[in-house]
Amino acid sequence: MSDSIANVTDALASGAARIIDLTHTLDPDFPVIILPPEFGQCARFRMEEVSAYDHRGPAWKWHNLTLNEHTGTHFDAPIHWISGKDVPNGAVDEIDPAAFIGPVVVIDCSAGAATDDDFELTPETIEAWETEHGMIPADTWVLMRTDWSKRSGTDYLNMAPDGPHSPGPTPAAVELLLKRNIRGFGTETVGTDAGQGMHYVPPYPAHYLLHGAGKFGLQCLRNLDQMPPTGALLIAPPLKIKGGTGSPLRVLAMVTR
Ligand code: 23J
Ligand code: MN
Repeated sequence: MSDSIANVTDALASGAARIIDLTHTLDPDFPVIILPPEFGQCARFRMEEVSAYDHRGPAWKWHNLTLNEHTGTHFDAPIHWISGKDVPNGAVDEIDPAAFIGPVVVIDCSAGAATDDDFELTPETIEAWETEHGMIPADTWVLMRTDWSKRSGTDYLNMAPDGPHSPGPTPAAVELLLKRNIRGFGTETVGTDAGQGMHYVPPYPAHYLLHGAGKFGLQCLRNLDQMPPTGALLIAPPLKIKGGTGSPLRVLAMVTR
């Protein structure tokens, strides 16, 4: 008998498979991206108590939330970027939900990112990974591990007078990922692009090239140091916001053992 769904259920029940949480807690203190001052800014996550088993609601507690779509661990839809504005079904509520569950590989850049705040993921890094693990399969999530999620406070954005400094892919690296026809690209930093990504041609190549090609992004991931390089399943469904350009979400990985 081969019922593949039952196999997954059994693997989880027996402990043969387990779930890794790749999500940061939504917290008003978690940093959000800071853009140059001439641009509109990302609102932080905010929670307002409506009642807490008191005169405002004697038997219930609940909150009103305020947040930007790109707050905390979040998903980027193609329409987030001008290059993807006409991508069919490019908003979070329109994307085929089959895209929210799928294979994932992890490229470990933690050694390079430990010594270089502006570490670049290059085609050479990707090709070296492929020599070891095989070619990145089509329609796969590719995550860039930097261990940047272990930073906190001002070290996370790492702002300098000339803007933020954090690792990210070069335009040529993004082009190679598109040649592999990946599903999307995720990072542990506040953006899919490097902090200094505005200086590339095109500026912010991960956003520009990936979204223009109808691919997705994930940012502010964590626990990538617990992930195997290949063989995991990613579960990442964004909120169904009408016309939404992205959304905070719970990102889970299913791994063997
Ligand atoms: C808006 C403008 C520039 C960037 C971003 C948002 C993000 O990184 C994001 O959260 O998508 S670089
Ligand atoms: Mn985003």
